Amino acid sequence: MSTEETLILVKPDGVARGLTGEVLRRIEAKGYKIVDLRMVNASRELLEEHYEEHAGKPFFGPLVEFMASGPVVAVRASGNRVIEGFRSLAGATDPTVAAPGTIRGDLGRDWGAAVTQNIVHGSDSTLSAERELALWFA
Ligand code: RTP
Ligand code: MG
Repeated sequence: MSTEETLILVKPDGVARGLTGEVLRRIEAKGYKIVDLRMVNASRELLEEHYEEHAGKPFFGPLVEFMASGPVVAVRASGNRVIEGFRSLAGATDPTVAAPGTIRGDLGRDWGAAVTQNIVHGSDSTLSAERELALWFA
């Protein structure tokens, strides 16, 4: 059995606020392994493909612009059930209601921006993880 892998992104708000180290610390403290890491100034093409499931939604344009607004740190992490486990570490999408103890709950808040700025992304299924890892670590 090969160990499960997921794609984690520290989004531009997380990088700009100097939270990359804190996110990496939490991934490692949980016991997951960082297998690969890169800083990326993502193109709109890459971001539109990454978030293709949201194409057509009202927040899609602002989301792509936000994700292109600064560098992103892409992480390939591995471990048993790391996909589900990192989603749990990240917390709910809306940082105002994300539980304390989670990355979004502890470090995020509503900034009144056009799109929810919530510090991290984590793949939500084995299929998404495979697809997204191929995009970001081509
Ligand atoms: P992610 O894909 O980034 O890990 O986040 P998620 O699964 O928790 O949330 P998802 O529904 O996939 O939405 C993707 C990202 O789009 C932004 N968003 N903004 N109404 C809004 O302003 C809104 N809804 C979604 C967030 O950055 C969210 O993480
Ligand atoms: Mg998602």
